[in-house]
Amino acid sequence: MDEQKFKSGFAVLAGLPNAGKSTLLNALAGGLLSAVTNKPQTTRQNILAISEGNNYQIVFVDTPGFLKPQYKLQQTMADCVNRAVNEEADVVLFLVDASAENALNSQLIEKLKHVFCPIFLVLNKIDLVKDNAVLDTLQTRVEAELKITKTFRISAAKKQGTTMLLETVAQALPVSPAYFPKGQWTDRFERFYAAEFIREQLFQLYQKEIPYSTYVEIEKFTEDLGAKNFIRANIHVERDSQKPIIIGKGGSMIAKLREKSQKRIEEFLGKKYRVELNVVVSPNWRNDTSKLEQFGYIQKDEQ
Ligand SMILES: Nc1nc2c(ncn2[C@@H]2O[C@H](COP(=O)(O)OP(=O)(O)OP(=O)(O)O)[C@@H](O)[C@H]2O)c(=O)[nH]1
Ligand SMILES: [Mg+2]
Repeated sequence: MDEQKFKSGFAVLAGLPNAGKSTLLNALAGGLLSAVTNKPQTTRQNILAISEGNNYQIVFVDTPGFLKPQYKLQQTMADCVNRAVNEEADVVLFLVDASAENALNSQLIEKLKHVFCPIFLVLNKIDLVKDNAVLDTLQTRVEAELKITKTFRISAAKKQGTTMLLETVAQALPVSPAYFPKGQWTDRFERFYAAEFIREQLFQLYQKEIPYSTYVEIEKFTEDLGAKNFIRANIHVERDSQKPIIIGKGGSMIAKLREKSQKRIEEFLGKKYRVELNVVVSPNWRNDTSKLEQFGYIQKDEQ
């Protein structure tokens, strides 16, 4: 198509924790880029994934699930959502878990009322919804509060309705040159994914407060050493008592974590790595501004 008609822009996925934002990002961008788990608040930072066609480049932005912040880390997560919907978005995809009992949240809706760009309502997990009336009711409730440009009913996990959504998002973007070089599919580096996937496995293996209390720091990441490639990561926890839980009896839990993380990283990066894990206590890091800065959750110029 004519170069002038090329469209490009940012499509921000926003919604409550567990709505399926990261699953949708992965489905639309065609790779398992963003950590997905069945626990709410898995995603902590905005993650970009790029989808391109002949005449468009969509930059999808996965955001942390929206929640009233209770500690500083959650405040930084809420800031990520605000920045994405208010400053970056050319279109917002408002994702709703249609199978959830409390699918809507008035604070999030209030926030979306102030968004200037078009909002698409995306009712997700329709594979779990037997009765169409549930979807109709949700749609009516949202449309009564927000100006919705178009509504989609999809299953991100089963990739049902996602192609249609992708095409409509591409059409809705402004005429603009591509934001990223052709062929680039993310703005993050391999180190980031290594940390993110270890965190994903932490969320899958450990219960209750444990995964939420962890930060994964990549201490060493070697490349191009062939069979000798290795990744050394520090798992930061908040309290002394959490360290033995991460390690498990006789080291059994951390061994499992290591094995699963290594597999996930190798599959994603397409190379062999030896993963080493170490547990470090960083007292109360989720409420410690200097730690949040050090861990990259707060940029110094944001304050
Ligand atoms: N049945 C079904 N499950 C889904 C669908 N989409 C997502 N899920 C599941 O819902 C859970 C949450 O998915 P995520 O993609 O991590 O949700 P999220 O919105 O990114 O969550 P946070 O990062 O915590 O805000 C996972 O267990 C997914 O497998 C769907 O269409 N159908
Ligand atoms: Mg997520």
